[in-house]
Amino acid sequence: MSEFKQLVFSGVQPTGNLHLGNYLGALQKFVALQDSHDCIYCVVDLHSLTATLVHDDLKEQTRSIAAAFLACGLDPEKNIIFNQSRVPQHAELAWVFNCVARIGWMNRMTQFKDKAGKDRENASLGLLAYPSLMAADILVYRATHVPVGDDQKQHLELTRDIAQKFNNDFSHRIAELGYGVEMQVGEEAVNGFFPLTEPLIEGSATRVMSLRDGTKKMSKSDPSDLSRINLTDDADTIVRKIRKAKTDPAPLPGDIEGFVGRPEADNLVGIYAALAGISREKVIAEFGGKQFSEFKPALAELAVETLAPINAEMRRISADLGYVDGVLREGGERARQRAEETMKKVYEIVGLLAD
Ligand code: AQP
Repeated sequence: MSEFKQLVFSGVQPTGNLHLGNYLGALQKFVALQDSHDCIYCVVDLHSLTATLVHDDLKEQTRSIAAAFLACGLDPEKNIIFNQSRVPQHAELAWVFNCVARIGWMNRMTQFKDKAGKDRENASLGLLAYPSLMAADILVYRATHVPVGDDQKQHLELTRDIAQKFNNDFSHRIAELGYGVEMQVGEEAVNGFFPLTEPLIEGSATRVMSLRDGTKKMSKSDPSDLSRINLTDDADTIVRKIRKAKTDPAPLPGDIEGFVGRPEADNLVGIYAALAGISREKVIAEFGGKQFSEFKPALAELAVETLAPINAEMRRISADLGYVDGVLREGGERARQRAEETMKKVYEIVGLLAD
């Protein structure tokens, strides 16, 4: 009996400038994984329609996320890089998953509650079904691992629930057709068509917080530009934003327990650790007991050192739209071949007359 081959998939929405949270929570990990894994990285443009249907610059935003992928060091030969709307099988599988998933599951998603706000009845059906499309993005390649920030943990759990329900509901047909793959779930060896995908949420900055409020996630849609560091910010802007970052008057604590009730200090130390590739403990060993007036310039220097080359590379790559479009087109072709294979089997399993 075969086992699922390890495959990494992740996506980023083209809904605005990428920020340090996207970089540390996702892109930095994408780059690290490309040497050890087969990876597919996607600009999930269909997702961007769920909150706002009409965008003035969706094509530009899509290209700019692709340019950021490349500028961070993703190799388009080694990885498949493309935008979601080029591969219609994502939406086809999402429809099947809409019929597998339960409305109650979707209603429990905290991202839906946050984004729909008080006027839930007026939110788009697409916003409610977002996690079903996300599950399809991943499972149309039968991906086994997904590097994401902590905010996506609940959606990954839902992806597993959808895979598990599909595997259970169609277990007889999967077995009849010989499409089952063995996998280990805890102590148990089970058989299914879709893997139970593992999230990869590791490191010191899995949830980077706003620079203005340490209890809120750093986000593209925060109205305050001072709340985030954009990958397009120049060195002076990065330094200014870190200087203005909210902190408390006490010096940095000398141990991890000292961060309790100090979300802003915790956030800045986490960012430093992730940028430097060291543990929080090591950062504390160096800066514990020191004032923010000493820590912030060191953090700003590190942030500029990391982000300035990415910024320059993004500008260089973005100037060559033909190149970016070529990468997305070619990646789309490669992705589509894999997705077609899965969908052919899914339609057979479900029993649709599609061949
Ligand atoms: N603050 C964050 N810290 C760590 N990781 C983060 N990610 C997002 N924000 C943080 C991770 O970045 C990847 C891409 O995110 P996305 O573009 O798909 O959408 P998002 O999570 O909705 O990003 P934003 O900035 O919060 O956008 P808005 O404001 O539109 O909601 C994901 O892996 C995500 O976990």
